[in-house]
Amino acid sequence: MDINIWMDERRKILESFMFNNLKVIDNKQKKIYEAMLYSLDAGGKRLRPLLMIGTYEMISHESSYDEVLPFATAMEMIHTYSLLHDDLPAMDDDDMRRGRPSNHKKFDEATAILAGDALLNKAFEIMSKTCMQTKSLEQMKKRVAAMQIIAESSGTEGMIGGQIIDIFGHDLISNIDDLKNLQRLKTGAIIVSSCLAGAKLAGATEKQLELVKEFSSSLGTAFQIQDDILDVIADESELGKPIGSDAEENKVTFVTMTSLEEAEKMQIELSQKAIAVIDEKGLKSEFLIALTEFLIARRK
Ligand code: GRG
Repeated sequence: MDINIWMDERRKILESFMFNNLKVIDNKQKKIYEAMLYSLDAGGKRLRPLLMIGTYEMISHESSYDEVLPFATAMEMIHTYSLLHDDLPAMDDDDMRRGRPSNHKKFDEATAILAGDALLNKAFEIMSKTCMQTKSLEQMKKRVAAMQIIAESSGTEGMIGGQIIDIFGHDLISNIDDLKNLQRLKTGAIIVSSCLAGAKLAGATEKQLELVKEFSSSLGTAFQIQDDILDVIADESELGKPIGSDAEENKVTFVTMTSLEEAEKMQIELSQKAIAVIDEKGLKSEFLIALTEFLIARRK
């Protein structure tokens, strides 16, 4: 299968839904819409929505994925808010993101903070709205469960928890397991929840949910290791942000804690482990395998 065609088709449908649900309103608060759309429309890979859609398709065997689009959109909005806040001077202080000036450089700090907050609110507005539009109690329960999975994974026991350790807790990272735990929260949690939400919406069994979790946990760590590797070896113009920032900020990463070769070895093992869950343990999905291979080989 051609994974690029698979991704492009779904990205188009996702983006059409996403930008129908967020437009500039020509009122006195117009600036906030412009700042939200500036970051959302900046050409990210849309990895998390694609994982959610791919997992939904694998389990439901549906050719329409209308059911999953509000949640996939919400996840991309949450991810975008996190990047936008991460770039602020109080956090990573990065001037470039997705190949263009970061939000606070294009606008200003106050606007960037508010745009991040507004993207998070919008995500929950879209999800709660779709929860209120269900045809049956069973469908409503699946949708509320998906929203809960997404909320938990982006909060204190997920992405925000990981971010606070990343900013203030590096003294607590003394071995590879501490680092894996930090990244499990910061990067892995919303990768796992994207897959779990897709599975839940598709009506997955407990066994299927367990396998989806196993697959996505390995993928999440492999993805973060690749991110650490790219910070050392990538081409800056292709990556869309400066390289070498981890070393500059004395960040503990999979590369600094081991070596480039060791990190590459770990990343290959983890992606093979993720693929094995799909290949051998009863989850059949050509596109999730291709997507995993694509993410590990990525250069941006
Ligand atoms: C501010 C609450 C809060 C959290 C920030 C996501 C994050 C936590 C920080 C971003 C820093 C970073 C580089 C994390 C490593 C992995 C990662 C999330 C990379 C960016 O995701 P991609 O590659 O980005 O999917 P695109 O732009 O393609 O969507």
